[in-house]
Amino acid sequence: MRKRLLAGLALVGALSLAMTGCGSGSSGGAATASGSSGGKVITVGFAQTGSESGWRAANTQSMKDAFSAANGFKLIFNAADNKQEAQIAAVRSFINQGVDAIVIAPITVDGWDDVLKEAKAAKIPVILEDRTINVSDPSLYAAWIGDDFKKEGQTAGEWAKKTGTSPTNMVVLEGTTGSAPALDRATGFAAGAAGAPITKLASQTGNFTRADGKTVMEGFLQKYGNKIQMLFAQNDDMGLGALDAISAAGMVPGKDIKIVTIDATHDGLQALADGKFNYVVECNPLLGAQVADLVKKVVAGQPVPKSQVASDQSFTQEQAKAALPDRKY
Ligand code: GYE
Repeated sequence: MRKRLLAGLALVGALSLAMTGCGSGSSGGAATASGSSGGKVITVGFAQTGSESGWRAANTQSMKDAFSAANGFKLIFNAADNKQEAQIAAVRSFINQGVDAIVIAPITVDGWDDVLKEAKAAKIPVILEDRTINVSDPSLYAAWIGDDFKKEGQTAGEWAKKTGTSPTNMVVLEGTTGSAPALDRATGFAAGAAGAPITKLASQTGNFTRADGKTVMEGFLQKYGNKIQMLFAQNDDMGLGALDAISAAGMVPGKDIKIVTIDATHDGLQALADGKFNYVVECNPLLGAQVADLVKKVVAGQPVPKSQVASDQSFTQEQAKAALPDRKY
């Protein structure tokens, strides 16, 4: 699916002037050029989490590219600095502005019922991208598209199990507390690593950022020093921040401490190719064209699948070297 998705993006670029609303299938769709509600521009409010990571930067760019004027959209973009209240306030403001559709990348899984009910009362459809939510009534949103975070965690856990065959002490840098990827990657990792002689010394949030990844890793190193043999960072950025802390503590990342991360951004794959990371699981951020396709269909009253999952791969150090020259984000 990733290949098809990239092909879809290329299509948008190549044909953005010429296309006239021939929506492609829901599983790899390029956004179509003119607004499909009778040529009317579709106004979309997009409530993004913030700008915490390289993954997020790529996701934001993909959304902005797909929700362009040339594709028939007016995009109202908000980034909430990873604060749930700010994101809910942004959604309320989209409702007040009477947008045609709202897209949310929900920061946390809980707390959405009230504002989604307000959107429903205002007859504004809501599409979720990236993260999932817990909601009392699934009809409060039209559709979700994103990655399988549990599977990503499981793939990382399976690698850990293969690597940690003798007793191994691990620390974990968790993503944003209460977010779907932090919760699901933890569950998936535990399942993948089940039965391995791996002891979790500590697990703490680094908020998906490099800065917090570094600070939290410094704390782990102060407390456990060279007892630490493995790091599971729930995204590349926290792992990259941790590299500085590990080197400053006189240890060699990738050797003294084996590191597995999730996302496979360009910087993450570079660290892998350089031997500083040991394994990286992909999480595809290029969802914009598919989200735009969904929004057009929902606004036009057409049926859409309730959920769609992008497919991800994973990388060893050798595979990272081969993939880097073509890596788009
Ligand atoms: O892994 C992380 C980002 O929700 C999948 O959020 C996304 C995660 C991604 O900040 O880097």
